[in-house]
Amino acid sequence: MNKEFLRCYFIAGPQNFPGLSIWEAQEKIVLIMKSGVTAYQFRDKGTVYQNDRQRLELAQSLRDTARKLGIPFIVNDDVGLAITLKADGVHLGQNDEKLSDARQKVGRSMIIGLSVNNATELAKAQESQADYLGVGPVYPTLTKTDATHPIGVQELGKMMPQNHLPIVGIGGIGLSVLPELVHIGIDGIAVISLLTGSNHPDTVAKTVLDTFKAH
Ligand code: TZP
Ligand code: MG
Repeated sequence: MNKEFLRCYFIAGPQNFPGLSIWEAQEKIVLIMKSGVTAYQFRDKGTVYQNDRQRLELAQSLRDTARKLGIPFIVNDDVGLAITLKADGVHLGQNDEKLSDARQKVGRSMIIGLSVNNATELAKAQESQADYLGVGPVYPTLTKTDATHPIGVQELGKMMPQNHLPIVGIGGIGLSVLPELVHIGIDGIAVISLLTGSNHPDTVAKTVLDTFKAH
């Protein structure tokens, strides 16, 4: 897996645009996808669809956009949807489907990401078949209501020597903390509100990319 795609990893679903319809949210997501991000994760926690078809159409359309832009399209939680859409990857949390089961279903070519929330999970994940890890929340976040206690950048820095997989930090990340995150050696950041809440996502993405330079 090319870990360059982790530099500016954008996550969103309709729930991240309160007050907007699903299709208005889609337009916003597409706009941000075009702003220079390096990956997109379809994460639709709690979105109410009229029917399954509507969800599939939204996801399919966002997959097509990602493909045109040449960035990976990753599905959160739902291995079945990832397979149906021939997504580039699927992202699993600690309480989602077991990674080894998911790997059996999707084969070697699909990227699998795994969330880790603490040092124990990070150590255990080294032996898993994950292609990359999302570690967090690093900072307090209001975006994920059931987020675990923030790890803190210092603590994460102490955990890093145990890690040998491509890794992205997540949770409460704003532009002001980018230098300290680069310093501890993570490969990039995964963000929701930094991009969904910005009127200039292209400037934000450029700043993130300039900070997490290719190496
Ligand atoms: N997982 C851990 S924190 C988080 C997720 C999905 C939310 C990240 O959102 P934000 O707005 O970048 O803090
Ligand atoms: Mg999950």
